[in-house]
Amino acid sequence: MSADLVRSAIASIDWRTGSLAGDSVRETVRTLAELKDVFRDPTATELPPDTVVYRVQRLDDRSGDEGALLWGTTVLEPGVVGDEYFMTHGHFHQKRERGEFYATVMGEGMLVLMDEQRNCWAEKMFPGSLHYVSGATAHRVVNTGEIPLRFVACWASDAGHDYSAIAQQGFGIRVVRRAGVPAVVRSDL
Ligand code: PAN
Ligand code: ZN
Repeated sequence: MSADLVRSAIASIDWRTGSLAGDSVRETVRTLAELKDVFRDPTATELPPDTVVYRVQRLDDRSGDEGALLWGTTVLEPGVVGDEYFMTHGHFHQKRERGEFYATVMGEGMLVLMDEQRNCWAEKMFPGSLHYVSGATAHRVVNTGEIPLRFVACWASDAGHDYSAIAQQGFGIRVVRRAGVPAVVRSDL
């Protein structure tokens, strides 16, 4: 076969874990120190500040190209700060009309969603759960289980990430551990 006619896949995915491998894979790591503002009481932990809360692997070589798609895998560790489970920062997309799919590979959690009017709801994440995040909906993932929560995501490469609204006002709901089980409560309670 001619090398011109057959090319390599962009990367490979291990479907048991969601892990990506290949030259175009980039990884970012988020530690407790970077996330302290997402927790209601960031002092309610004795974990060291460099504790890894989550890692994101991304294929980002086409970032920003209109119409192109991105793929990412997030591994969110289990843990709590006070009564709150480990969670991602959460964000809107800069282009509010750009949606995203999430699919859970392993673990248990909650996908916390909020529209621009601050209407909030949560969807349970479990192995095989498939979620569509429509445009203009902020999204955050919370690990309510005992093992790393692994999920894959696919989104428009020109969506962009807008963290500022969430950094300033947070989500209208939180997922907390009550008597050992997850409960979804309003943030002002
Ligand atoms: C995901 C998220 C990833 C990490 O790939 O970026 O899970 O969450 P934060 O970006 O909120 O820290 C995604 O939603 N991309 O659009
Ligand atoms: Zn997103």
